[in-house]
Amino acid sequence: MTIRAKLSSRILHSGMASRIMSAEDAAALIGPGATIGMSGFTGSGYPKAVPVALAARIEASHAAGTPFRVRILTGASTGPELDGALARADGIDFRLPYNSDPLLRDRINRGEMDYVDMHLSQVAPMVWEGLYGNLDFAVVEVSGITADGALIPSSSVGNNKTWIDRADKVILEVNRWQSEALDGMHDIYYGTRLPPDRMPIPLTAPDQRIGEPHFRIDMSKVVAVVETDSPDRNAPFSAPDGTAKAIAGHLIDFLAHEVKMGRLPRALLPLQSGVGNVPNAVMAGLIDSPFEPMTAFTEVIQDGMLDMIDAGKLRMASATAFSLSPERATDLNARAEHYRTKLILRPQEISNHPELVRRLGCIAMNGLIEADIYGNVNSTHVMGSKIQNGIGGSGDFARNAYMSIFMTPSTAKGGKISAIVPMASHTDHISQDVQVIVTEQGLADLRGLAPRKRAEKIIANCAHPDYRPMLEDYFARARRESFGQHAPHLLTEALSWHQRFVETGSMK
Ligand code: 0RQ
Repeated sequence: MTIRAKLSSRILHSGMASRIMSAEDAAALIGPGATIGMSGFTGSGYPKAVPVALAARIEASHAAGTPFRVRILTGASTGPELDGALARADGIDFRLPYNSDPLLRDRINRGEMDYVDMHLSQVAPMVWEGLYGNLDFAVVEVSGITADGALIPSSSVGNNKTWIDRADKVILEVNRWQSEALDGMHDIYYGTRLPPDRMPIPLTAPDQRIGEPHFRIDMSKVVAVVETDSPDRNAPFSAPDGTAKAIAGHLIDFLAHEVKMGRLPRALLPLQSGVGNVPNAVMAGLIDSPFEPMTAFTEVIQDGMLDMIDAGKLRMASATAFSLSPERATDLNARAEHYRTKLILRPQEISNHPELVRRLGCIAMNGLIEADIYGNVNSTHVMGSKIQNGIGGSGDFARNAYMSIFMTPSTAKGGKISAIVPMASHTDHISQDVQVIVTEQGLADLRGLAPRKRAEKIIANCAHPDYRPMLEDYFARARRESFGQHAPHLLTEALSWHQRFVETGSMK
């Protein structure tokens, strides 16, 4: 077979022909203890064949009584073929920086492996610092390899630039399922440095391009090329329910008020939106809002943002990944040409960069597990100890945003848990980083308020009526009995709601 015949239309570099192999052969190159940087961000652009083959190898090794685990670094959450398969095989010893896979979550919460839950913007610089050891492999999904040896990114960029630059050996998955029209949507910036050589990042508007459309790569590091044709893990969104619609309604009324007061322009400021059904409902609500033309400088592009673009409300969106429903993913692939000029995917080190979030003045909108009466927010740990997903990009945005908003239903688990508690059982976002809290009950604008005023407002506006009297009672007694009266607490009682839930299954 000639070289040309062996190469597909997605693999144009002639030097790659001899490196095309099966996922099993590629996985056989990886040994126990390897540190692997894998692509993938919120279910998009992750490798789909090599991790499954690696998991099979690990299972066989375990069956033969030989230990085999690896260390996995990614962009954010991936899919069942990566985190799920490797978790099932008990193949992960160490994982960072974000996970939403249920099997992996269980292993983490059983204490069977190490997990570092960290700010997503900090992964790449910390890897460059060498804090996570030598990167033995990069396993990266791309949508193509150009004739002159550059890589066309796929549906997420994440930390791929860093993995490709830092790894000793690179395994590429070339996924034909990804639209060829993605080519040109990406902006890979090569100007980041470690201190003392850091320079300002020259981005002053969300639609600005400061990098290159492709990843550079030293082709001599590529040890395997695996061809795939597999969809991203695209989770469907549920239609916004009454709770999500009420949260979106309160938030949009508030933004309108801010425009009226002259604190926000009519086109708002670049939006950042977390993942999940509530943020998606907010995007749906913004379609009917008076604000336009909006922009987004965010981490993930969900269905709602594409709907906003189609409705002419959103001029463009900058992010590091897509996180779409199956229908929207198919639609994007079919109409990528249409979206190409309106969407930019960047490395997560840039999409989430504190310098840029602060400069652009983002409006950050994220979910939470619980907030306490002073507005300290727990985004990650159920009952203070069981991790749900991770802080993700919420900290990158919340601390540096022009306006930092957190939103949540006021209760969880059918009303057994209050999302507003006396004291947060774990804190990801300190009260200084939390300016607005919204539940379906109402919105608390906490800007400019001292702790006791914040407590009154959060309890009155955000707590569920089933829990409001309990919070009022706690706060009233703390006002009388607390050791200090700046942020009054009853130390023996502050976490008793959580203890009650652990013991009885309800905070009531
Ligand atoms: O559990 O799946 O078992 O039903 O948490 O909760 O209400 O569906 O809300 O999907 O928006 O997630 C904070 C987890 C909210 C998310 C969090 C349980 C609840 C349910 C999910 P089930 P909902 P959401 C950019 C920004 C951190 C990362 C981030 C998150 C499950 O927003 O991971 O913001 N944020 N990234 O039942 C016990 C409580 C609970 C609770 C919710 N108080 N106690 N369980 N749940 N509140 C994106 C990235 O960074 C990639």
